[in-house]
Amino acid sequence: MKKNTLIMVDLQNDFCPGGRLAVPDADLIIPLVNELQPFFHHVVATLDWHPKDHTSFASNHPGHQIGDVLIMDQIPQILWPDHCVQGSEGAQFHPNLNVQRVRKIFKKGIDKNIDSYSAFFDNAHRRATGLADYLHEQNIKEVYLLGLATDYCVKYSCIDAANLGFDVYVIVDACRGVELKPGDCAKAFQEMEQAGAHLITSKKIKETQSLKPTESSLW
Ligand code: VGL
Ligand code: ZN
Repeated sequence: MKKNTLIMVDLQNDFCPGGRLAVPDADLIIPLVNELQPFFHHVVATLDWHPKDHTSFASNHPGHQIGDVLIMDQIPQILWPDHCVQGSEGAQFHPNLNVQRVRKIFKKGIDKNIDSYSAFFDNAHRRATGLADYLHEQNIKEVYLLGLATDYCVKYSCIDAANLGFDVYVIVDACRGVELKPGDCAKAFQEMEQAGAHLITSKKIKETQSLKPTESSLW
């Protein structure tokens, strides 16, 4: 039987309203995410997990502002507000997220010198997070993505997953984006599709017999 995995991307306080890098309506997807989890054999989650001197924080670049783009180590880096600082409240999962089914957590952005939007690699593709190896070990070929933010971490995770050869599905109504510029989310979904991912809705998952929760998928 084909095993699938749900990858829940960065469902953390700092990306929700009231957080440091709040994504509009991000908290509204949490009940849906909880409802979807039992439809998958495996559930894993990512955490954006930065040291407080992280290079993506505008506060670490005097004279620069949030939203500025600097070239660092040959790659462009958008400057963000301080967010998801390791161990802080903002870096915790949203309190209503059900984490009982989460088998493994992958932390990213832990190296102070480089950002990591993707759940698989840092932005320069130098270091892997271990997620691809984990999925291969579990013999998983099919991955479903949801979470935050559509136009950054979901997008780059999706493109990497497709390029790594996984069958990738993005649950569009269970994602929310930053939308720094209007249209960024729509563009991100297009790019994901162009990379070979399938865009689906949560309704489709709930209707698809082969994804129905089964005894064997529960633990
Ligand atoms: C993210 C910006 C900075 C994300 C993380 O989770 O999409 N975006 N760090
Ligand atoms: Zn970040």
